[in-house]
Amino acid sequence: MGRRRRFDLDHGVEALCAGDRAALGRAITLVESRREADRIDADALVHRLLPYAGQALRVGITGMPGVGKSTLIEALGQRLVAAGQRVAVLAVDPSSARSGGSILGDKTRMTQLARDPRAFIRPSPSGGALGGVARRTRETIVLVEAAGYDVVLVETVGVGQSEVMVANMVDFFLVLTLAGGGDELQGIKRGILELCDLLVVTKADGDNMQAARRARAEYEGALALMPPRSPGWKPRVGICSAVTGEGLDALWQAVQEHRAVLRGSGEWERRRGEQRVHWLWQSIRDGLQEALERDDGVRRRLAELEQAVRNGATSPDVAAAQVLAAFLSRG
Ligand SMILES: Nc1nc2c(ncn2[C@@H]2O[C@H](COP(=O)(O)OP(=O)(O)OP(=O)(O)O)[C@@H](O)[C@H]2O)c(=O)[nH]1
Ligand SMILES: [Mg+2]
Repeated sequence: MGRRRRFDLDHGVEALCAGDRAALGRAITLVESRREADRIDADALVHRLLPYAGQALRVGITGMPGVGKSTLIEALGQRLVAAGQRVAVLAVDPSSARSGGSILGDKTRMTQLARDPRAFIRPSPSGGALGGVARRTRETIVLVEAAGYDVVLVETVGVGQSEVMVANMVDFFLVLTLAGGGDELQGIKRGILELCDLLVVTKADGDNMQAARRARAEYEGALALMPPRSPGWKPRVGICSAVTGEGLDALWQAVQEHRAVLRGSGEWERRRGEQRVHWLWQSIRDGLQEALERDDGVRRRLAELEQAVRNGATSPDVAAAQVLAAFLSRG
């Protein structure tokens, strides 16, 4: 690796706020870095940019692999930029280090949007722990907002915990699903349905149209039975086709109505405040864990305690108490 030049904070902030794409790219690379010196610079950068962030509409988009997330973002993104909006697309895929497929996939599937100067597409950084991915994504949202993007679309693949994480950092959570045969609720976890503001049945075109309409009716019935996440907003169900454009206007209409309702009631700001507090606690937990893992005394104790727990000589709780005591009493 060798030595790398430190990030030029003043210049970085100025260029990024002026809308310089290269500066934005460098800033994102900085927050994605796991080097400790970069971490310090990244914290300073985000701190400096925070006053310029927060104005964008943040939309999370999830669904099973192949449901049509990237294709929808390509179609929707083009409509938004045509309407004068600047659109940033971020991908969150904690599994991409293993599969290696999604990064390339997203680039090839958003070719039109990727070429548009009013759009900015950032593929998922490769892998890492979910906590690290969450942090990088939150910070990247701050960066693209400071760079003047009006809409931030966060695509995440609908497997594992990444959806809940994304739902926690966006204003609107869109869940995509396919029309299947029979039991439509299969394939979507109840916990995800409870988080969604809008559920959309994709690929409603050609032979699939009737099935999509039927699926919509079934989902409407199912969602009506769920406790609403927000007092002012009942989750809706729609159909769409990224190929024909069917349903795309209605989809965006719902996003805007949702914003108007939540802003009117004060829930918008309240939610964002809650999300910031969530971020604070996440950061505290991450920091504590890092400090714990780095601590020499803890490491020494852990080597023997892990062995004792593994062979059943000590209970995990007793061992944990000893590790914490060693950590908290260090001089
Ligand atoms: N007929 C039809 N096909 C679609 C539509 N949207 C996407 N597809 C096709 O479905 C496949 C998967 O689409 P993607 O947009 O890559 O799906 P994705 O959800 O982003 O997939 P991952 O990123 O791998 O999780 C592609 O072959 C698309 O061409 C649609 O509206 N209609
Ligand atoms: Mg995709």
